[in-house]
Amino acid sequence: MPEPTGGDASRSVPGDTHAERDRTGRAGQPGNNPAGERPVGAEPSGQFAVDDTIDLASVETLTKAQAQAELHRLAQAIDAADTAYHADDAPVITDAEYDALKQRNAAIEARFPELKRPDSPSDRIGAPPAEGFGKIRHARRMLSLANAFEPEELAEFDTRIRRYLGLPVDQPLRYTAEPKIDGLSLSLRYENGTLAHAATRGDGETGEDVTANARTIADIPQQLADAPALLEVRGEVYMRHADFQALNARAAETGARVFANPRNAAAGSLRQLDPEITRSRPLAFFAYGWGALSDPLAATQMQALERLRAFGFTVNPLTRCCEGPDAMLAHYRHIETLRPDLGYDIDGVVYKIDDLALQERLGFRSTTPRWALAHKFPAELAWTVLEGIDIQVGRTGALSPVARLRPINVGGVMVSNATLHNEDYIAGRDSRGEPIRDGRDIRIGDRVQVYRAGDVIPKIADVDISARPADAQPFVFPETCPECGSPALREPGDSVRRCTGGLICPAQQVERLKHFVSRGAFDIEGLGTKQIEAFFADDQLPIRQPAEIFTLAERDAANLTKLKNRMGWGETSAANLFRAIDTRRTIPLNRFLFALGIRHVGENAAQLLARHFGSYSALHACLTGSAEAALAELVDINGIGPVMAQSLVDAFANPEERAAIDALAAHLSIQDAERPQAQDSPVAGKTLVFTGTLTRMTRAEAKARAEALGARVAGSVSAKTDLLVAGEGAGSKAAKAEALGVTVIDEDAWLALIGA
Ligand code: D41
Repeated sequence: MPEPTGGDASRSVPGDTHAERDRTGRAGQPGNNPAGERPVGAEPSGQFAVDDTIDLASVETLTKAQAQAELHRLAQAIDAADTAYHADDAPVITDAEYDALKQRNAAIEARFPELKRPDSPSDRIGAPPAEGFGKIRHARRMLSLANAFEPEELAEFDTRIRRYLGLPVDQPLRYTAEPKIDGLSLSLRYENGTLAHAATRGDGETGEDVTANARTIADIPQQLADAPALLEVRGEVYMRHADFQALNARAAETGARVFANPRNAAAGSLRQLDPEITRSRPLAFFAYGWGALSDPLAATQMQALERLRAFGFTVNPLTRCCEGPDAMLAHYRHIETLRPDLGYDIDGVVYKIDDLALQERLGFRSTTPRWALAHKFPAELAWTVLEGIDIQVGRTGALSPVARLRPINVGGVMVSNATLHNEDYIAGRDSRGEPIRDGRDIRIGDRVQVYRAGDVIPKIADVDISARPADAQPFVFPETCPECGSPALREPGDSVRRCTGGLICPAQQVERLKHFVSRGAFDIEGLGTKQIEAFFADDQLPIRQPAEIFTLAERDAANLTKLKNRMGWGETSAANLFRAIDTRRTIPLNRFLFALGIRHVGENAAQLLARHFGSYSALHACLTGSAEAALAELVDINGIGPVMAQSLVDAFANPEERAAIDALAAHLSIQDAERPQAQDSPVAGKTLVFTGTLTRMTRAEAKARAEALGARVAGSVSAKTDLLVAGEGAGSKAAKAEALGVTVIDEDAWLALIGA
């Protein structure tokens, strides 16, 4: 199970490149208002300001008294602008002017932290939720792509597929290879040849309705001739370099927002509430696939793309058919050489099995198809100075060292923070104690090499000890939690030192809350990272555990100190927040489980658990019953390993955790998980065991098929087994099944049963 092993590996480092992405980013968080471009309540734009036009130098010459007076003036001006913008819907200043005010305020506060006002505009939270877009459920889920970085991974990919399908090594296997466009995915639904709607990928199940905007994109046909009655076309929206530069040049002239890169520009342009703005932005579209279909398009990926081209879509002209890993790698190298001159951003090459019947057999594993792979280009590198090392405490207590860097441009993005992984990494050892970087340790003051690959947090790759300052000392990793003072321990075999404070550690508490409201979890509009921090620190109306989010409105009503007029909240924004919270009182089981932030339980695992148990009550009953039985049931789920199983059992066995979970659940209506195709399948809800050798599909494929049809596949026969499928040479399991009176069928009967 490829869950993050570092515990908090998925957490972003403040000020990392994600901050940049967030400037155009997602709905539901302040600063991502798709309507107005102004990110009210967003992070002070600080080191990532691309549209930084104000003269910060003059701040350096202010006296303290002048600074105090100016902070007062700025607070009033920003306040007035907010009111005009939100309450009166009649902005009095431009977005650029507004940003300049906020930046000047932040700059003065940075120089005179002691003068920061209690009502500082920097802390202002509660931008009213964007009216936003309607939601569209994709008729077929939009999957994501598994990633590879090394050439060896191509051969592994090929081997994995052959093993799954039971194909011998000498049998030819064809793949398509195409550039991976660095844009954003879009799904276009055509009904009887007419564009009916367009949706962003969203979480893969549900996206945002951007139909009106998609209609303004020249590469997207409104009508298709001779298309299937139902056709969902999928592809990538992007912006060409030349168009991006022209857009930014125009924006700079008019004082509008300047985008950091073409991808952000494409995202910001597509997510416009006013389609006329989208029309003025030169977006392009490459079709790469399809979703729901009333009739098959073709027998191969290549032919299907040909048909999409015939319908009028643009398919990337560098798409090729390749036989085997060597040919795939050769095409990758070819695309790599063309990359600088393509005129648009790509971040790798995508390989797909060409034969659509094989794609179908291979299916997918939680969110990624087994038949596709994204081979990413290597990371961008740059050298800079390590100015400090901070220790952050994550939601599972992991102490993560964060490098504070002299800001440096790495492949077009300013980076001032990077992860240093863990104490061994700093000391120049890997998790087994073997030297890395030839044993060179990393010290504050060193020249270090930063690398950044795609969306991931920048990392420190190397250190130049020839440039080491004479007084640089080895870094001493703390053995107590810097946040709560509890001992921070390393368990044998764990590369990470963890705070043992659990829920008494404020850092763990607040990180868990941030995770709780994050995108794949409760995703509460108007309640993002900043707001969580403010509420966590608030003594009048605190949120210290998830259940308290759902009592906020009640407490506000009962309290003399209301949210309104405090912490930057107004009447409307407070009401909007309470409404946004209310809409989340009903939550799908998988999101609920993911939101709990139990170690090792990521989005995929939460989905697997939800599908397996179906309801919260079934899951709760399992996890609060006998630990032994719970562990056995959990590890029987395909994709759930013993470590994750133990972590789940531990979480529910811990009295404080259990109390927090139960308190939360009491406020919610947790929706049962859908079990796709389960109703009309003969094996839905049944427990199956496979034994012996199957001749027409591998055990892995049989298991995946059975699970897709709503069955549970167990490893051993017990009284709970409904059906045993016995292949050739079935032995003791078949005998045991017969003894228990379990139905036993052979491979032919199995294939007939599932209609294969
Ligand atoms: O060019 C791309 N960015 C691209 C993305 C592509 N050429 N092919 C893709 N194929 C898929 C599958 C195999 C799942 C249909 C994709 C993506 N997915 C994708 N992009 C973002 C999420 C998924």
